[in-house]
Amino acid sequence: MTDKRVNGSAVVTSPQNTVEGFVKEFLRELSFGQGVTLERASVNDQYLALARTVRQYLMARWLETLQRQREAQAKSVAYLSAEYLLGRQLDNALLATDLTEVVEEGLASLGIELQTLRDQETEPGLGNGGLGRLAACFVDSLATMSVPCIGYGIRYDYGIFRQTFVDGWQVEQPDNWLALGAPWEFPHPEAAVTVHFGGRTETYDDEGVERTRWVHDWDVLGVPFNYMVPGYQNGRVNTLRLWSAKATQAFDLQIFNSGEYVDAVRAQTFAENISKVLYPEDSTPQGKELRLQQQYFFVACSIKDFVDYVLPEDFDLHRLPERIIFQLNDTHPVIAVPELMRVLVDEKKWDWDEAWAVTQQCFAYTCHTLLPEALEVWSVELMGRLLPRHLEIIYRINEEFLAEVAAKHPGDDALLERMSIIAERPERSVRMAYLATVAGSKVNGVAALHSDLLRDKVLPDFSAYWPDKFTNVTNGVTPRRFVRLSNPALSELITEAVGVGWVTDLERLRGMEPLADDQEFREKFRAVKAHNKERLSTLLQARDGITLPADAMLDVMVKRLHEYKRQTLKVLHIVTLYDRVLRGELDPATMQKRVFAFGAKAAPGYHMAKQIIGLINHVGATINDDPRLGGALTVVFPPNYNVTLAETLIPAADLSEQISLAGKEASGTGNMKFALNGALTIGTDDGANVEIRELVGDDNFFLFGLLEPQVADLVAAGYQPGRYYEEDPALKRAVDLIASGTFSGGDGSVFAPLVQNLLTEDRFLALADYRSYIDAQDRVDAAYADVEGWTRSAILNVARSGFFSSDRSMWDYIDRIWHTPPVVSR
Ligand code: B1H
Repeated sequence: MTDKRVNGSAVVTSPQNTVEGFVKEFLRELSFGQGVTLERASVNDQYLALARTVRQYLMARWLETLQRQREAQAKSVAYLSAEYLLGRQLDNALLATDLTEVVEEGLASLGIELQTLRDQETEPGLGNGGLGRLAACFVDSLATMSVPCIGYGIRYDYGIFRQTFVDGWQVEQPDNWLALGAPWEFPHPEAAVTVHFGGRTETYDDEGVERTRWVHDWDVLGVPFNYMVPGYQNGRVNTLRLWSAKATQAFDLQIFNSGEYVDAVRAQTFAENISKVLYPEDSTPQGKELRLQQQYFFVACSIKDFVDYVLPEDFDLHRLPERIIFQLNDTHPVIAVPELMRVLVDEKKWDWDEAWAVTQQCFAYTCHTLLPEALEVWSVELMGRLLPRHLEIIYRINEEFLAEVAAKHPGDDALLERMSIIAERPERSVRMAYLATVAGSKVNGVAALHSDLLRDKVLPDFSAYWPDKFTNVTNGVTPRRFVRLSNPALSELITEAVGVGWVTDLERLRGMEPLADDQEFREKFRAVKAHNKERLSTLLQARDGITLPADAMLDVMVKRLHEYKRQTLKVLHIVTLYDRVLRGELDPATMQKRVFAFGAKAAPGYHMAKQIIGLINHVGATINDDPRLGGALTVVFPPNYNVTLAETLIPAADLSEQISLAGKEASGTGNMKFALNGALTIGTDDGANVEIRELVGDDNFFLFGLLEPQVADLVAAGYQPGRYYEEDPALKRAVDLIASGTFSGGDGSVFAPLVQNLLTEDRFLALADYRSYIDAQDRVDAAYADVEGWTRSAILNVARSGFFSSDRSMWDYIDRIWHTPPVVSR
């Protein structure tokens, strides 16, 4: 359904918001939707019927929101993101509609437990990690703030792979999230749009004007699937529109007309491959042809959708910037820039200059990285083959941009080479971050430190050229999912302390500060943690057969596996504690009991990351089984860490590990979730850790490690990891334990590549930060022993982390970049 076809008189009414009203609709959905009786219904039938019932309650709000936004002719945010890591939908929809109690009671009256149906949902894992989860938090916040937003993305048939372990090594399984039905989506095949690829360009005479047209070679259909994005109890529902690729009629005709029936069907599969699978590389994109196809596919669909269907029919596109801002979530959707130019110049027949003037106002770009290898480039060869017209447009954008730079800096050829959108080496390619920077009205980083480094180190020439273009918006997380839903016990305690308003105004957590000094409140706070640990324990037992020991500090490191995040440093700490016990330096009977919990997926082709996963599991197996430790140290690594697991794991944590090498983690968002749930952070001066520490206070944060400028100096001076190994006996013993095969059945060769890499290269300076990290961990143990002091710090972490609400991030975007006010009344 396209937005403009919704008409006021057709607006539906919601079912009754009572137990009886709910039960009636639920039973109707079971029989008319699923075609089963209650007696014969499977858990999946019940779940699907429940989901469809709940969405009935959202429908009137959805249609009304869209109509209201249209009437207001409001400016919208079009969030362009290749990833949305949504997490389960049911509970969020129940919270948004305030239906949880009604549904719980109604289901109970039918002998069904709500929790059983919650657990039936497979989360849509259409993202890799922080970047995709951020997009999901942002659309949640915009809906809650009544700001018009369409999230545009890709409906991958297969999301992020399901991780399993075989003998401790990662094995990937396909994530068939659609297999049991997809009750939250609304497919609209009738509204499909066509996307072209390949071919060549030609010029032609258009009544005396020379114009260019794209003679394409093949095409696919983009079918929109709409999803509701409900605001929190505010009667608003925005839209997430994900595109699925389908073969066009041309393919079908070929099937009938050619004798090569099987080949024709294969060609159909080829087209439909475009939205088949999410690329599982987090932060290091592969220059794969299919990936560029995905990128162009979804942005071409989205621009066409907005221009042709969302805007009114007679809309004057010269006023486009009054109605839209396309926010580019990293470089993945940047091909949207030449696409909009192509639409305006080739299809609408505008002059280049007027098209460029409008285009520049319609885009803004968020950069999420600092790693040079993560900056996306596409070879000119590939781009020219797949998108010949877009390559021409990029060339022209570059030409005019460089001419402008040359006029301002005559004779500075080196500057022109540095700023060119086209790189000449190692092969001729398009630098997508540069294209985004040139085209965007604003460029932002995702944490204060990151935005500074982006300005000064990644794009220094551009920031000197356009100082006002660069800004910061520190990331945030939605308090609805990551506190209210995931931590009901803490939510109750917060509400008792500061009232209900905090869910949409997280700075109100500040009101809890004085209670950190209240003995009784601290006891309640500890009871919440203990409860959350039990909840986690029950889940891990059922999910993975993992038994968690009681009364231990829960020390958690969950994030994608990447060398810069330094899971290896965490392992060196664990091995050091093990070594201390074996040497009699620590008494297992009196030492601080700890559980080390890991969650991490490695990109399937990233061999070193997979070694590290193997190492964690092997160290865990050895330590967990060693009677000399008496259960004082336990390593748990439940497979397939995802949003759903995070929701139970994070609220139970005591200690949050945020130990990336300074200057490498753009922001982090897990760090925010932990602080908001009352874990203390041990962390480097990196990403948003910097801001967390500033807010919660030095006394309530364990800082360690080199600072970013020190890292730069050490690397410039020629970093030699071997020296740290030789000079610190504890480090040497830890590395030697791994190297000698202690954790791999006596076979030292198993982890030899990893050890070798640490001792000779260690790109992310784990050995340089080892001593500082171990000392900080010893401070953690001492602090944890002071039960009241620790609780006090934990409460202050919660009370002072309101800044990290994604609502605040959204207000910052609106204020600094988008200028899209809420649409509040008719
Ligand atoms: C982040 C990515 C990313 N930065 C390429 N970059 C991808 C890059 O599929 N790819 O090719 C996928 C993901 N993801 C993360 O973004 C940062 O590492 C985090 O520090 C940050 O918190 C998060 C959200 O801004």
